[in-house]
Amino acid sequence: MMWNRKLRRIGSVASVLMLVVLVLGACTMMGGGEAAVEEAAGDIPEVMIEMGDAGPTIAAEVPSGVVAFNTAVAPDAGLARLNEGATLEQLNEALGQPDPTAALALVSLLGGASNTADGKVIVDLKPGRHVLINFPEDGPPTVAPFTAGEPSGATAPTADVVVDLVDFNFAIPAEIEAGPKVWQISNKGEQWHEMAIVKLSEGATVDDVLAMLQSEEETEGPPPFEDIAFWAPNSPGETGYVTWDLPAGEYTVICFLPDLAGDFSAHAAHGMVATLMVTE
Ligand SMILES: [Cu+2]
Repeated sequence: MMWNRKLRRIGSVASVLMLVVLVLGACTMMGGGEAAVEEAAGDIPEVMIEMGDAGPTIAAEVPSGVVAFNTAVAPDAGLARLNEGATLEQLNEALGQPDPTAALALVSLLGGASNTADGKVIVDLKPGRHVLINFPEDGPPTVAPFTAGEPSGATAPTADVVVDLVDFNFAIPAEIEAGPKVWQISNKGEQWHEMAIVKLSEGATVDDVLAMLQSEEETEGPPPFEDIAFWAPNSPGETGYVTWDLPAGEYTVICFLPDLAGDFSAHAAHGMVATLMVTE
């Protein structure tokens, strides 16, 4: 089922990522003067994720506060904060189970994004232990731990498109202009949510997508849509930023996640589907 596929993708992504921290402070040191310090303080530090033999790798420590993760080498990666009292061992064990949903009690999901214009995902990290989770196509999920340390002092980007994820809908503009746009995506619901931007296949409808999600069988052939961009699951209260450059056209915005507080049907079946027009 789709949500299982998504869940696997999220898990594998986090584990595989390797991050290398670009220390913005270096600019400050080279610049010397007060002006350089102020300029550096306003910049969002960028943490590079690199692909190693065993998956993505990430620096052991990154700044807390507003931080950009360059996930270009692992665009399906998901960031998460370890919850109070949860251990890395518990997380690894939960992710190793056939049904990895037990892992959800151990982490707060911070999102992640594919098909970004600049390779980056921007989040506001609380100090403490975090993980990058990766779900490889083949093999078990991997987890790359890192700690968020001293505050970056950076401010969040100014959003062009503001989206609130709620139970169960998208508060999203009906229409935006084409070109690179900074999206702010906040989970203001009680459940986890994600946001897939898809293009329905010629002749396909939202009902076809819902029928596929509700089918007990593994559906044959390609899905009735094309993946355009994806925002990985956010836990309630979490906000992230991403820049997408969507060509003009009509898109469908959809949450494939299962209703874990209800009957496990997809949020989309509860109405979490929207139409987005991107104009020239
Ligand atoms: Cu949802």
